[in-house]
Amino acid sequence: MATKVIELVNNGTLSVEKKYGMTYEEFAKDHLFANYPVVIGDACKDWSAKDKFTPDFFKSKYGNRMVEVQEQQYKLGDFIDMMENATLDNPAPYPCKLQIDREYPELLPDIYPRFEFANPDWSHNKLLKPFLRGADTYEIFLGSAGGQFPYVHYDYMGLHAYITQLYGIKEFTVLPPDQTPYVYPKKNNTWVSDIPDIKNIDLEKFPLSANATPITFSIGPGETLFIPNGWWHTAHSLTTTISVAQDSLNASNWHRFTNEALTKVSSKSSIAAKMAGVYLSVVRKCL
Ligand SMILES: O=C(O)CCC(=O)C(=O)O
Ligand SMILES: [Fe+2]
Repeated sequence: MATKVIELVNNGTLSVEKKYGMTYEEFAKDHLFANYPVVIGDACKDWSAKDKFTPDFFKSKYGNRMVEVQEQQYKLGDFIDMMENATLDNPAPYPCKLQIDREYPELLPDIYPRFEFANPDWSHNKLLKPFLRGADTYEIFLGSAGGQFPYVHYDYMGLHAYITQLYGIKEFTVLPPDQTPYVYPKKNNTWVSDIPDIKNIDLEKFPLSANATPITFSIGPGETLFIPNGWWHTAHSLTTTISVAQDSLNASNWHRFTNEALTKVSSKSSIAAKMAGVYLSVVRKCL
């Protein structure tokens, strides 16, 4: 079956497509190794989460669990009520994140099988654990209308992200890695942009951003956005939303991963960084 392609958005410089029936080979060639985003229309077709993960499900099953959102504690049930009463102009705080593997492991079967497009994945390999401590690799994001991810950024430790929309509509804005100078990375947090609102940039304060060509598009239930590492991105919910985020590490982003890992270690000790470099090159041969 040929891939069915729908152009989601094209700003004259960049475009993002939605693809159905894509083979792994096409994904690997045109997206994974080309480091180019795509919306996969049918990656999660076998997940029971597709029908199950609704605001009512989380409210009835986990309403009494506590969640922390933007440093405030809420009962999940109260937070979901707040989300559902929010409006585009008066959003609930965002993001409300549930760590599936650590806090809600019984929900893992609902997001199985792991779709092929997110394989191979070495980010769960024990040998790499020392470098990926604190990496949250299976998260549920709950958002309200108007909920805005707090900053434009690229993802931690060179990992690729797959964001699967299960409920409601979420809008993403993305920029390619070669536009890094136009997004003004923070001096001490180089993976976070200093620009507070990418859709309303203060050109006096950020003059180089006049060259940026951000691209904005929305995804809906059943659709998965592949964000290759190094792509700047942020998200904005247009309705109440539920999404699942996963990461991957393999040959396509190994170089970025080792760069990030070694930069982190070398900020503490150059000898440790040399040893880590040797360790990672040995581990790579075992993967
Ligand atoms: O709000 C979203 O879906 C984006 C989340 C994201 O980019 C992240 O957690 O790194
Ligand atoms: Fe991200």
